[in-house]
Amino acid sequence: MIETKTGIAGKDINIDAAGHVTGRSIYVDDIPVMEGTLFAKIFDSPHAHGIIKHIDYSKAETVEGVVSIFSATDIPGRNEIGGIIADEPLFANGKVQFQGQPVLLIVAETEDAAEEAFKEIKIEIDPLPIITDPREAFKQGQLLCRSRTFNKGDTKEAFQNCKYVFEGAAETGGQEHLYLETQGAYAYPMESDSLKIYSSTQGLRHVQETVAHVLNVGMNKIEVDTTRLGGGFGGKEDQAAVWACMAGLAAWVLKKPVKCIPHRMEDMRMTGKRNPYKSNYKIGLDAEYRIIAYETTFYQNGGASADLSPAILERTLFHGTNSYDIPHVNMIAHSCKTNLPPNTAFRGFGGPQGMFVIEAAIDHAAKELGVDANYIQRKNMMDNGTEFPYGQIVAGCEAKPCWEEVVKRYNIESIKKEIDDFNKQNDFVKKGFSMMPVCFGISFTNTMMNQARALVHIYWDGSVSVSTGAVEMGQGVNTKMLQVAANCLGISAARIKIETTNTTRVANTSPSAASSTTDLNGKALLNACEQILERLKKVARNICNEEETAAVIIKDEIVFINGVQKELSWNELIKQTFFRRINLSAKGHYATPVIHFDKTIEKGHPFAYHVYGTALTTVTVDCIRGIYEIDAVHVVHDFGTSMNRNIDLGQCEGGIVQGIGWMTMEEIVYNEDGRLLSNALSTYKIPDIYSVPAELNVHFLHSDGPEAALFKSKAVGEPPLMYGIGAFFAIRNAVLSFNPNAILPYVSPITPEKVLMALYSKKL
Ligand code: MTE
Ligand code: LUZ
Ligand code: MOS
Repeated sequence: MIETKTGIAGKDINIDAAGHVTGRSIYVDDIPVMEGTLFAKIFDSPHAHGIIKHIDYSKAETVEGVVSIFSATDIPGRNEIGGIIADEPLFANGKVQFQGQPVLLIVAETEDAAEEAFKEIKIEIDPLPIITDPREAFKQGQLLCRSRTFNKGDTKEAFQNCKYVFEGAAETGGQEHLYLETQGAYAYPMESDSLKIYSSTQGLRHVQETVAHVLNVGMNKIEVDTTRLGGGFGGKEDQAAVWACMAGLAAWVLKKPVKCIPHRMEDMRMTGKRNPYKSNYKIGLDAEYRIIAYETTFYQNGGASADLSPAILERTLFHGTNSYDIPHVNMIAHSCKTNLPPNTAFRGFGGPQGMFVIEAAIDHAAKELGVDANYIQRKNMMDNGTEFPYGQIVAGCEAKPCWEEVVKRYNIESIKKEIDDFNKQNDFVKKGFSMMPVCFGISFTNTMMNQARALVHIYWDGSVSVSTGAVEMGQGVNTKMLQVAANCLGISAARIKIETTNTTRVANTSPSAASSTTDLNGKALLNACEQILERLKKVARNICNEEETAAVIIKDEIVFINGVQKELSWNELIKQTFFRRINLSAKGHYATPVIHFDKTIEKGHPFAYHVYGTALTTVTVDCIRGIYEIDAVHVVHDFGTSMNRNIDLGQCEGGIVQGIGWMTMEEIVYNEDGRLLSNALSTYKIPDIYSVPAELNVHFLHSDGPEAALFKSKAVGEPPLMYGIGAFFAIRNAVLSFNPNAILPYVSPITPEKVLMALYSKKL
């Protein structure tokens, strides 16, 4: 159990761990199936773009066990699931826009029957031209939303005063979320024409609202409940709605419980991934290697509809200059419409895509100038007072302290020398290294979303029930909520139950995302606990005949008044409060103060604070086979005052490995027909235990931490992923020390195949 006696640091464990390793944790597919439950399977488009000429499912309907087949015309409300822009039909209506787009829903008594029926459906499609490349989409004017420009200073003029100017292009690939638990929902009809839906979602409100308008009912008719996710990583921020709508629609019409859970390969081909980007950059430096001007154009591959891409596009711009102080910046971002599944949120949310480009630009300049990239990186590092291109002034900056601590702690000079010596002595094995600073903004960039609520009940036996809008997806938010309640109320964690996330108990939630779940919901929970605590203190004073002003503290379930321990236990205090007919429940609310952003001028103060850190990555490349290993990732990360070191360390380590996977081995491949070729775990390689760096050190930079962070413990969910970008540059450097003329563009992932080709390539 969580030890709270020593304060919030306590014993740093995750309360979910035991359930996970013993198989007792409950995911959607573990919910005991009710009698009469039907199974829903999506029939999805086999073509990426075209007009539906004819669909014949008459034979499918006759398959034994098939109950019904639904299409767009069976929707009582709107055939629309777009989260930001209403541009995404639930069922294709007359036209298909990507392979994997839902066309029909087969509902059957068994999964096997649904599977059989699937094979009997015939669809005829008149093909239309297929676009998979964002630059091509841009050329044809295919945009998902308004393009955005962040500007600071005057780059046109500034470039004229630069001694050195370099231009180039960079690309980052997509990334499959590969949550262990696939998408899924289980819906069943309730009294008063309503539905209860168990959904594997990060965004309960979005699921609730979308099902409601698909069914043409009020949100109050749809109750969404989420126990936990077997991972989300952004993939269930918006896209969980598809499965909930399917199960919900069938349950609503048929008045039967309906489960809709895709198999892994269905999930992989139907859902969107991290947005791939193609970008141009231009960077200008003065004689001292100060970066004076920086321009980029980002072409985001959005897929067939907007989904979260407009918000992701924006975050790319927010993080386009990473940790650097650049006086003249102009960044343009286009969200390009292609015939791929709508791409979506993925840990970092466009930030990593933006950071990769500035790192490529700096590396490009460094190679041309014959200096170490880390010299230019350090020279241009931001500090307090720096103005971001979006107008926010840097405060509480830990960029330089993190960098310096890496240099000192891991002895960068000796690492460089070892690598040099090694490379001199070895002809066919080469080592490389890189430094990767990260500065990541904490808050939803949409200011409105930065709010949360919590509901606390103290039952009259002294036990406590906590509900918040936070979804546990492996990031440890339940444990942190438990820590908040236990510490605020001064009681043992054993008395507290963290309830499922449920739209009836906590309404209008923002998705669990943007690394802000813990801050927002934790602060709302603190607010609820404090309200009850104030009432309890009043009662304690009354019971003990103390003055109104007497200081009451509850610690380890014992009441102290003016520092004196009283004969008043927690249980007794709760009973006495109830006997006095005082409310033992409270609803807490929190809205992040200060933040604002004006999209018309693209300036403001969008982030509550920033998280900083630096990673040093070393790799070894086998120059005969093109394979490589990540030898070490040494990180100094700014946690503020960590409230749970093991969880925070786990987030760091997991994020780093996921980032390395994105940069090195995870390769999403669509062919020109828009068909996903990397559609299974045999053709899509994610990092496993053998891909984890041999050495992975995370040093906790102990800064004070901002007030906006829960207990001054900084948000940690997404920022560490971006350390993985360092692996790309370290591998590239190793290849260049084997072959200085290698052709190795700034295109990720840098797979072993690409490395092998590059090792024996030659620039003309
Ligand atoms: N960690 C695990 N184990 N599983 C996940 O799905 N999602 C990441 C990160 N860490 C994720 C995770 C993403 S994308 C986000 S935004 C944050 O957790 C969300 O949680 P937080 O806001 O509490 O940090
Ligand atoms: N989702 C979102 C996010 O809607 N807005 C954000 O700013 C964000 N940032 C990171 C991850 N998800
Ligand atoms: Mo995370 S991409 O904000 O779900």
